Amino acid sequence: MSGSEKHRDLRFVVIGAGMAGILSGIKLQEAGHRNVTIYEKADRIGGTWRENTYPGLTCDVPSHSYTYSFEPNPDWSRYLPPGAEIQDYFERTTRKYGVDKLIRFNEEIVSCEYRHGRWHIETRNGTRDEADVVIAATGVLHVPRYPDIDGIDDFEGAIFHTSRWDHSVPLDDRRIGVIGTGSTGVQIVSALSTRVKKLVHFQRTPQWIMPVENPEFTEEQKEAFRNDPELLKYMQNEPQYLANVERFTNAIVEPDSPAMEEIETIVRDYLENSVRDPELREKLRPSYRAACKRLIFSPDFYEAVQRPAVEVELGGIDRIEAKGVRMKDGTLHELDVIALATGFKADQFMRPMNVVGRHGVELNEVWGDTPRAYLSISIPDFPNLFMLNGPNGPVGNFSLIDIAEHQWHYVSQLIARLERGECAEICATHEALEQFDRDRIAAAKKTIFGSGCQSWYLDARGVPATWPWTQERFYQAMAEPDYTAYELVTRPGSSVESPRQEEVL
Ligand code: N01
Repeated sequence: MSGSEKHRDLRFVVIGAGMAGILSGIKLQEAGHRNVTIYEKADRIGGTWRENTYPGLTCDVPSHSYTYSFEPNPDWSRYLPPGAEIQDYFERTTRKYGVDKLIRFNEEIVSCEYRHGRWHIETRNGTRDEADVVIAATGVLHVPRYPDIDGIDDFEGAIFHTSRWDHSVPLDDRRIGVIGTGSTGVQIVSALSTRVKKLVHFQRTPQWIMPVENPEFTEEQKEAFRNDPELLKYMQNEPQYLANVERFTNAIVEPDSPAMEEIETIVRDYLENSVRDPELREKLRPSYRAACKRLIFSPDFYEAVQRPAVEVELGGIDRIEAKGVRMKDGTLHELDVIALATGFKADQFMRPMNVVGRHGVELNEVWGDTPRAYLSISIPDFPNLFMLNGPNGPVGNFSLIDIAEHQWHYVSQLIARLERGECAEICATHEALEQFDRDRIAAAKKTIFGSGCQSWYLDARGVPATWPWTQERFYQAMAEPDYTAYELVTRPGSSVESPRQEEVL
């Protein structure tokens, strides 16, 4: 928008300096907004990639696809990026785009209330601020889920959640227990299997594993990426990878499609051909369909669990004792360290922050244990608050950076209407959310995620909470807002009439 078209100088507060918050800072500055503050609860940027530092941490999306579209990186060391390199990438990008100057660190927002047409913000330290627009970029998986296992406080060794890894605890030649078989547990077991004296992998539910290679990029390749922007662009949008993502996301929506059958064949063959001991093979064979839980991509997990130091334990855990983990059959696994790879509370989003919308409506009450948002972005009665990677958005085996960029494209159009003075408040209508939710739930039940397994994709009612349609449909939805789904409120002094005008004061 050119300066002459602008009507209002908006004040923005962005919550969180992770991938989506940094993106917001970059894009807001790019659009000419100067009045922007990003509040970050920690002392560093990075979100997920700051909090997770466990051994073996890797993103299962190819490195070159796991970048902002406008900021390719020629220096990735491998096909799949190690967590520390991703953190480094975000730190570099934050500095390069001057976003670091917008961030207030160690400021956790505890309250965000909409009063008299503005958001009133308060941090744990007592800092107060106001904003016309709030961007909630708080991430999806940021609240650890601790298991409800008796005796957990009795353990005499070191015990911690994987997103709170205690690097002061030695691991080499020790006896380690890993509880959980999600992407995190699998990566840790793979990384530690050669270093430990003994490793017990407590698998309440085995997982299907999708094979993937993870070669290093040679110095010659990296040099070529540095010198050839076209090649780097090609790597970011590598056609084979994009085709795979499209095929995979279509298969999720159509569980009986040939594409899903192909996925099932690959993971079944991988198990058959990789695990030699028939007893272990049967232990590792899931009883639900592939991709029902988030599919795990691993180059070396089956190799790791066949190492002599590794034991796969499928029995139920009875309790944790001073010396280790006691199984229901009475076996005691004596351990020095227990890593809780038990996942995250996936229904939190902005919470535990107290978010209060128009007329004193409390987000916690509105959401309960089934958070929802129109197109994952806007909530009725919470005007001028837009979410990136909010509830009901696409999550899966693809880049959430790409998802956030499309969401930003959409949100920026809502912001532009506020900026042009076409309305003072904008949020989805109740009708639009209800319709979206009805359609979403009907579609979600038919996806592979709803085919009969437990996973963090399911809400408290057991319905997949994720985007249940194709990636293509998501891109189309994000291209341009349908303003009939929005309530646009003007106030006296607003300069342009909106199509659906309503006075509220
Ligand atoms: O967590 P999870 P995660 N006793 O929820 C088990 C992303 N991620 O941290 O299946 C025993 O997947 C639970 O068992 P069950 C990615 O989106 C990405 O591994 O419920 N076990 C399950 O095995 C991923 O999906 C990367 O029976 C208990 C495990 O804990 C998401 O993070 C890498 C238990 C939890 O698995 C979460 O992954 C890592 C109990 N009481 C993570 N409670 C990338 O590569 C729970 N479990 C991008």
